[in-house]
Amino acid sequence: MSIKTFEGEMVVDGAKFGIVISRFNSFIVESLLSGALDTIMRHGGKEQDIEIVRVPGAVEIPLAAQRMAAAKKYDAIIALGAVIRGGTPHFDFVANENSKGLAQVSMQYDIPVAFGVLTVDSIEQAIERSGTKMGNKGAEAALSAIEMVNLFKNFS
Ligand code: INI
Repeated sequence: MSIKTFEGEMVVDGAKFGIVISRFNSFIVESLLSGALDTIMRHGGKEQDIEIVRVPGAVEIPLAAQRMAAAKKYDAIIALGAVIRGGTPHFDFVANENSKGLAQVSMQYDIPVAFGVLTVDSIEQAIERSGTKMGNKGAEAALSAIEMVNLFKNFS
């Protein structure tokens, strides 16, 4: 087989990460942050190469991510938050604004924006996805960011 195939390695080699994290549902979101940081560090990351930006809620995440991307300080941005339908009558609005905005930032600024925002029906589901039986979405997002940064070394 001689087909050239590109994949990003799962190692952090001096990459800089900007993490944007919302305070809403903080008891869940802080676990996503722990998962993301643990993952970056265990793959070779250094504390001085990570910056954290805190915003009020998921609605504010995309604008902060946009400013971070515009600053050109990071190789990837990791967005962390939790939108829980049970406690959110305007769930769809908050979740849509968040995901649409982050996708726009990624395309407009040509930077990986890892989506570590939980959009779930209940607090139970949020707990399951923030470090218990269904894994940790913050850790998953960090893995995706690491892989994409390395993948794009082939296309710079
Ligand atoms: N923000 C969240 O991050 N998660 C939520 O579940 C949520 N709920 O439930 O409304 C939420 N709302 C706040 C929103 O993100 C903004 O901070 C607020 O509307 C001010 O702009």
